[in-house]
Amino acid sequence: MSLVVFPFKEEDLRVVARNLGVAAHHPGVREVWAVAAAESAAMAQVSSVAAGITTPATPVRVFPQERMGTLRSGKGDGMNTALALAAERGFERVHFYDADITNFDTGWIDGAELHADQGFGVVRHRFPRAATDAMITWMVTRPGLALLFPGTVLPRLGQPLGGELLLSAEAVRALAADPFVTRRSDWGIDTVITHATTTLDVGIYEHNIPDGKRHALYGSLTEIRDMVLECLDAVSSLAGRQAPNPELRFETDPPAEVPADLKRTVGYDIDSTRAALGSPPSPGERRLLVGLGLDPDRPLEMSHTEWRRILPVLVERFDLADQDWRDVVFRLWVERVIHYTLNQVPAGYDAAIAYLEGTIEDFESGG
Ligand code: GDX
Ligand code: MG
Repeated sequence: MSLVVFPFKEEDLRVVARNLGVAAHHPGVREVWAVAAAESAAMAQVSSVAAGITTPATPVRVFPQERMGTLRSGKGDGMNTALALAAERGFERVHFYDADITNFDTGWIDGAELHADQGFGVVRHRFPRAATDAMITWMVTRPGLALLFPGTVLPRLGQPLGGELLLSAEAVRALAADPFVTRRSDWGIDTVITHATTTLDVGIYEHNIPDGKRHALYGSLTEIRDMVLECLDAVSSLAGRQAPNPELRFETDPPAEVPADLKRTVGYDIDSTRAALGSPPSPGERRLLVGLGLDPDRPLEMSHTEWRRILPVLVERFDLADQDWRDVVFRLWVERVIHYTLNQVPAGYDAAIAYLEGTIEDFESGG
């Protein structure tokens, strides 16, 4: 008996309605939950949409997230609310999906269930992404995991930030009982869940969605400012924590052809991002830049070589609560993304992705 959970904040109501309906009509799904952000104005609308889904056997419940953690109350509180309730209710399997996926269909649920049937306690959906999408994954999370856990499964996972996954009852219970996970109320939740599940004794399968995850894309990178900072903090917080289980059973779908339109998709708008960054570094940022061996009076050229040198220092020293650190990390990450966009993306999709994979190996090699 499976439960499907959609954490949501403000999303296109038609997309959310469709997704709730797809899950509710799946024969293997016993309940569907939509867990609203604390301040979500959409809750009443989503509730009325859910009331219109006519599946007598499958309740669709819409309810607000609880305050579970100690950081900014965000998606983490939503997921942790669902994990705690699901552990209590004893569902055999729990699926999580972002509410804004426009190509969500039964194939996602079936793919996850298939590998759970084969004995994997965690099934993670993985999907091809545009060359300039996933810039937190490529520039922060995978490199951070490569630095902290080289040679393990963690840097190998395609979507360590992915919000689309299936968890067995055993994994749900372990996560709901882990204070390191329950305190992570913000965007860092995906990182800590990814790490925690690799330390368990349940296998992990990566299921490929060849068409990619189609969802709301960003304009300026400033829209994901909190996300990059909280994801860096989450990866930093893993330093010194338990390494993945060396006996872990890990399998992944083979790579598939990437859809042509995805190869052409632009993940963010470079001009509005530059404009938003506009102001010169503040005195506090300048001090931190100097401490990082950078000249605050010269343009920041965030090549891979520079990032390879700087990211380990950020992983070690970043202070999420300090405004100067927040400003400087956001600036450096934006410069890193722009540098890659201008220097590697023009070579074409396949070359850009191969380059990014190479950067992860370099972070992992300790060189
Ligand atoms: N309950 C709840 N509370 N849901 C939230 C909140 C919140 O405070 N904030 C966002 N959501 C929902 C949102 O409505 C959507 O369904 C899902 O969480 C993900 O948010 P979205 O804005 O679509 O995030 P995005 O940029 O697509 O990020 C996803 O991929 C990132 C990545 O891989 O780069 C998401 O799974 C992130 O956790 C992940 O870091
Ligand atoms: Mg999204």
